[in-house]
Amino acid sequence: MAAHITKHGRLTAGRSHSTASTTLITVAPTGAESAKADVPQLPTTLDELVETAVLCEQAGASLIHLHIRDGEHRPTLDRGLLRASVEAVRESGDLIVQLSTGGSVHDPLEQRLTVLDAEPDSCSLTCGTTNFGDDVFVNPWPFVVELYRQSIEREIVPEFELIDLGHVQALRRLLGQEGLPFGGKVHVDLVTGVPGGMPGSPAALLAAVALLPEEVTSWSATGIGRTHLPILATALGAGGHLRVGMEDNLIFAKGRPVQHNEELVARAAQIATVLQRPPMSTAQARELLNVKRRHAS
Ligand code: KMH
Ligand code: ZN
Repeated sequence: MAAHITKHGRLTAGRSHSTASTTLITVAPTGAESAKADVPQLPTTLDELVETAVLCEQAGASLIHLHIRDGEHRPTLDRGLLRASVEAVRESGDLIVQLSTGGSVHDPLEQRLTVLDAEPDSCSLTCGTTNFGDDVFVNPWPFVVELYRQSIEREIVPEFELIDLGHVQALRRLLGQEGLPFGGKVHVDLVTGVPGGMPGSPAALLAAVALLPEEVTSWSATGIGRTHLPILATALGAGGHLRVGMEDNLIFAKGRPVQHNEELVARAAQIATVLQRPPMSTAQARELLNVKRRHAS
């Protein structure tokens, strides 16, 4: 559900879509921030990624957001590894395969554009620069526009990552200037609780949702670290979808580290089901996002 604030200050439901009766669960299993040495259960090898994809799909996920690691478990944007990972995960089941174009904070912009060469179903597209802990996650406007244009040309559905309230406005500008994405659906992921971005609080999430452009057809939310459960609950209550995974959160409960991404997906699916918003199938997710059907070559 998108909502809008009128010039009279009233909150109104968006015209473009209604509250979903099922939940899209995205799993972000790895990320680029945690070291394998610190978190041995982090899936970093191709075999681990495939096993994660299979178990998370069974647990209720329908989309996987992938970051790839090299033989030393370090983040990489190596073309061959990206393509091999997309194909291996695609062959293992029916998850929508989304590649991160954010990479790590150290990846050069030009190399981040080459991620699209691996022909994922979807790609992340962060709508602005933000402080990222002690680092800076760089997304200058010309890069955002170029990545968006290339995603359209290559028929890859972008997921707009909004880490700060200013990114919501940048998305409005992008859609106004460049038009709709490939497939015509506008799916947003509100990433809350990044140190430097909007806080992982229900109030911040709802403020961002209220400001989403009319073109938005679906949104999900994630909360970094300990914010993940309050954000999950708020997103479900407000009609949004979910992203969970070890990219965003390594603690399952107080004193209990996450042992496998599947646990996070299964818990999200359970809560969503209790709230009468059970996980959607991969077929429903493909329809929601209107991704192009691609087959592993
Ligand atoms: N690793 C962060 C610097 C994305 O995947 O597009 C960026 C990130 C966002 O994770
Ligand atoms: Zn990511």
